[in-house]
Amino acid sequence: MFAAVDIGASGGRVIAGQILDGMVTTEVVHRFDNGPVESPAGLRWDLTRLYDQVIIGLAELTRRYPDVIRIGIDTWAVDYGLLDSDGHLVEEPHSYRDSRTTDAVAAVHDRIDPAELYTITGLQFLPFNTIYQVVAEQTCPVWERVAKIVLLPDLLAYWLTGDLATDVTNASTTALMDATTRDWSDRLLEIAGLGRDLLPPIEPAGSVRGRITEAVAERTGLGTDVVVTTVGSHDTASAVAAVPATEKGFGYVSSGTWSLVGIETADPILTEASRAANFTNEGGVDGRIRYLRNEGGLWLLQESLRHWAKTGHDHDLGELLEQAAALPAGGPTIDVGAEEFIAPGDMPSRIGDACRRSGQAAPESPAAITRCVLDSLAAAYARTLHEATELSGQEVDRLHIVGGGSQNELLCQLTADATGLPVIAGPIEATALGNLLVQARSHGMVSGSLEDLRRIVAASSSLTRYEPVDRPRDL
Ligand code: ADP
Ligand code: LRH
Repeated sequence: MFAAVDIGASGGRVIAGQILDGMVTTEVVHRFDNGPVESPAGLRWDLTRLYDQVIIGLAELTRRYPDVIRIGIDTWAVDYGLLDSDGHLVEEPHSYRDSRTTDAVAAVHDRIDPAELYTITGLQFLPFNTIYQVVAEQTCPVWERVAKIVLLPDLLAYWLTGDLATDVTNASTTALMDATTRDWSDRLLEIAGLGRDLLPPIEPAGSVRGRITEAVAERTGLGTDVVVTTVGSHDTASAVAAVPATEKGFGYVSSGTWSLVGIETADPILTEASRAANFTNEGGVDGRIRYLRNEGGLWLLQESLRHWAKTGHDHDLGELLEQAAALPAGGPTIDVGAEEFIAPGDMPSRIGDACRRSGQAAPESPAAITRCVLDSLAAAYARTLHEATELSGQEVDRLHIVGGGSQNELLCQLTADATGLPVIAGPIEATALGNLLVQARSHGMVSGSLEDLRRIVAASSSLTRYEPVDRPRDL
């Protein structure tokens, strides 16, 4: 039995997975909420609580399946914890939604032209890329105590095992890694004012990170020989590894808090055109490149629901989606990737303001706001996929949507209509499947290339196909 710990920005789960007759079966044994926490010290993640939830999940998993052999951990990208020289967490990690990096972005771009930065990292500009966060961090008093900068899945792995390392997929989101050599870039470390010793070594997915500690074995009931395996620790990398594509020529959307929309390539595309289109070349499992754009995601809806609930109007997601589906097409759309939607807050008002600024009528009812978000996401998916094919020269004839958003039938149908392509929705838990299959391969229970792993996912999952009903729109 393998354990996948998969923590997204909106929720985490501990999942049991096993391989039987060439199929992978999974069971979610523990779920918990997640979200950025407002504090006087800015927006933070309560990582200590998340770790406790991981322990609770592993204990429940062991109770149900005493034969656990490996654990893999993935979380969202970019964010990190700071350790002092005794290995203690200096403070709860900042959330990438904290708007503390404005000055740091300018400072980094003074030291290196963004165009040159792109030729090294191949990374989409997002104001919260790790490089900007660590430069912002250096103005804080805690910086004096920092001995290690540890990406979040690695911090959880460190607490489970005492071993520190990281993997290419998540390191590639920091803007401190060279996309061509796949190692920390000395030039960028210097620009960010970091010694190499502050960052753990990068190891390939499939490596054994370390054995769990005696204390963890005691708290969870796991055997002391259980190892944490390095997986695609960036959640999107694990999700893309488990896109259930059986043939080449597919596009994908990893749809959750964010929408990661793109294709897989063999090599990074570091051209000026690619930078101008703000495409990213993130490291994938098995040396692949995730050529994609982060397009904003269901966060806009999650945060709207949170705002309505806070103001005394609880809405059920399922009901809202039904009402939104009954509304006519052709309503207002917004740029879901705009910076104004990053910070938490009154999302319905921000959506309305964005519509008015672009000369459109603002959606008023919760159903109309929901429809506006989904129409906008579908349009963004179509535009991004089209640009990915133009910039890469690769063609796609179908689009896979994986993750929590694959359950949203309206979004899937709108996406099929906007792209003019069949959409194949599922699996919901693609991230955990990618995590589990990399562990299983490392343990010798499955073998082969990423394509072979994807065929296992396809054979093991129930998928839904949406055909475009409208003619494709002009892009
Ligand atoms: P993350 O990993 O970023 O936390 P998930 O992949 O778990 O995100 O996806 C979360 C999103 O999935 C939610 O914001 C919600 O919009 C969507 N979702 C979850 N359950 C359903 C459902 N039953 N129907 C439609 N959408 C859903
Ligand atoms: C999705 C994700 C995405 C990143 C963002 C910070 O969970 O990892 O790939 O851009 O969070």
